[in-house]
Amino acid sequence: MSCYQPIDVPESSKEPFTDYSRWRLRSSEDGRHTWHYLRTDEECEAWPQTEIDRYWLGLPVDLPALPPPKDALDAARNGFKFYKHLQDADGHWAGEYGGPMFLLPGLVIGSYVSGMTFTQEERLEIIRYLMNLAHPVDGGWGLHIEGQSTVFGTALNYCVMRILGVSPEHPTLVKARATLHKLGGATGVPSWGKFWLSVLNVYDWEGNNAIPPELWVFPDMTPFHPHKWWIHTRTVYIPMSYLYAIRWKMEENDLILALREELYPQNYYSIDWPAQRNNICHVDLYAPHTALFDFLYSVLNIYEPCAAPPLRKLAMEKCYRLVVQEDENTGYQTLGPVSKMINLIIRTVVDGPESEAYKMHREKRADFMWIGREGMRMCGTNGSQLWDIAFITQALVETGLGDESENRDNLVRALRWLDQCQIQHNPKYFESSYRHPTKGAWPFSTRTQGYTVSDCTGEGLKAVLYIQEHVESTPKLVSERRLCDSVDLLLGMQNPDGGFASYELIRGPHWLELLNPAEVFGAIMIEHSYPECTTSVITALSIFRKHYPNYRSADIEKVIKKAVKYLHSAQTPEGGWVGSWGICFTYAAQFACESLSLVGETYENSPYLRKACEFLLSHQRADGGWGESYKSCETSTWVEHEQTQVVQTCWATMALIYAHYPKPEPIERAVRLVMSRQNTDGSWSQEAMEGIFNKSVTIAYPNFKFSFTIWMLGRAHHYLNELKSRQNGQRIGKARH
Ligand code: LAN
Repeated sequence: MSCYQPIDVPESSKEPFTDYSRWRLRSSEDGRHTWHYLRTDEECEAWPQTEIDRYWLGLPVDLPALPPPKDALDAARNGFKFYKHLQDADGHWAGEYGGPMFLLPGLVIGSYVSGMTFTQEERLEIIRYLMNLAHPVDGGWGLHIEGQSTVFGTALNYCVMRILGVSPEHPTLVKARATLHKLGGATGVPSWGKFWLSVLNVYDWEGNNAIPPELWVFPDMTPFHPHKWWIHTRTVYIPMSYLYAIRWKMEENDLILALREELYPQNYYSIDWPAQRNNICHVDLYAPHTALFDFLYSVLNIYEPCAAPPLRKLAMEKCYRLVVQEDENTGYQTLGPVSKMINLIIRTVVDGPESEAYKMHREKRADFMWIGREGMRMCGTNGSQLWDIAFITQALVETGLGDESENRDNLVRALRWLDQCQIQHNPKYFESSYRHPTKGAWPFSTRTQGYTVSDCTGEGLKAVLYIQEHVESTPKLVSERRLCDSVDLLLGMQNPDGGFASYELIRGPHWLELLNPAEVFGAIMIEHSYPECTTSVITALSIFRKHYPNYRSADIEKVIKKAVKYLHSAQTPEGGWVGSWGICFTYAAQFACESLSLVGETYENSPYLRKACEFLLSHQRADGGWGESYKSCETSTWVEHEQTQVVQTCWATMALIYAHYPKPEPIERAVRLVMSRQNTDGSWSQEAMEGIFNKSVTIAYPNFKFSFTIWMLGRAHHYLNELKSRQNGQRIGKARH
């Protein structure tokens, strides 16, 4: 049976639709993750389920209860006793990376229109995931799993369910459809939704604002040239503009005809499509079009019908070349999940389903698909491998747990993984695809994905230095030359304002943000400097300098000084820093305070750190913890969460420790809160989402509840002891006087 034929699914999605004892996570090559469903008992016997599989599937892992911790360090130790069971044999920690609700639509629509199928089990568990994630009251879907229902989430995920074979009479879809219609129907879907629905042939291309590929044939130095856009934005718009230019759409079939009826409260064939270009439902709007945008698009929309064919052809050829180069540079992973699926459609249209490119795309599609307790989702990247290993290894070394003999092997294995993960060359297509150098970088996920990220390089470098330099008799797997490559790369990534951005230098002018076409995301047009990225880079440089004092030390000094100035200027008048990649002020405070402590600032001597501590303490709760909603990131002002969050409590406490906050009480209270939330097996339970991107989308970092708890508890233990001995010392001093 084709995976796109009608299918009967139960009304309740609580119990898995597949046999969870048959799922296995395969970790291969460079930390690549793929999930497999074993059909026979023989296969299951030959490949037994591990604790790692069971943990991520939400099945009991049955690890023993540990003796209750005597103190904070002991609690951290118990934490790692649990967490080490989740370490892969190759040294890294796997993890899910869900949250955004606009990725499964790309996966399923992109696959459907390209003729790429799913296994029956994948199909069932994707359906179940969406059933589980539907809003409990109105039955719609949002932009991300914690958000309210939107047209974007509801219209697109409705299509996913229908494509995968669910009947429109299924209660989940009846409810979702009612919500969609209440919101005005799919005509009000934001532009990325308009694109996907057009490709699926259930929305007219005339209802899209122009996405002209001609932007790519402007001279590179033009201020708005797309190579100056933030890399995620341009990597999505390259293939989008190609498909727009040919108005590519799937052939009509019964499902498409049915969807045209189901998605709209009005008659599909009576819709005035050009009038829908700027029709975006108010619940979806995060970044409304600006007046400049509306003006420019009215010009572009006039240009569109008279686009000169030779110029368009030239532009499309360039876009196609960039798509192919991106595919090949990344082992068909591409930079992210959205471009992944649009690139696939182009490769299907141009190269055909028999091509090598199509096969490679099919193979690598699996890297984004993750089965968890609620079903199967699409991840924000092919994992967060490097990011997770970097934090837990630093935590082990800084707390001293890494020196304990039973943890040594864990660190050596981690070092081996970090060693293979470093990117040692620039990409195959480099300047011609407008890439930033990658030689010496660590990526966010795997070497194959292959993109430099400033802070991932910083944290990767720190992790390697920590293990190689501090852990007794570890092999020096990463040579001095390779460490220097990484330093060279970092030194070249400082922006003129002193800060560091994510993947590249800021290339475009700030006014480009006024032309953000995506409506649902903020600050996506160009790179920006971020306190978090800045900190990871300069702390890495400074640790490197301690071990290799003769390598470019003057350059390092200059870069650090300038970065600290940037951090000072980025502090809000209240004393916080706005986090861009984690939620929100607690996340950024941890980084910024680490940076400032690095140059000798403390609560006692620095107005910046004093203000930061007062700011954090003003938000500490009666239970000793901190809790911030993701809405802090949307509004750039502190918004309380209903519940205290363990991970945020750790970030805030780490910030106080970095700042040398002189009173022990707030730290002791935070430690007690985090210890009180620890399970008897040493683990912590999943709480709210930890991460954010583009101001509006939450994303999961489930490994943070291990790395930052262990790190904070261990450091707090040592810090509180230090405070005590300092106070005793002072008392003795005074008594002597
Ligand atoms: C990530 C994840 C990691 C993150 C940090 C390293 C934490 C950050 O400090 C720098 C930026 C980076 C690398 C980052 C950028 C944007 C990503 C790739 C994501 C948040 C994960 C998913 C997101 C991506 C844009 C999702 C696809 C959506 C689009 C709008 C294209």
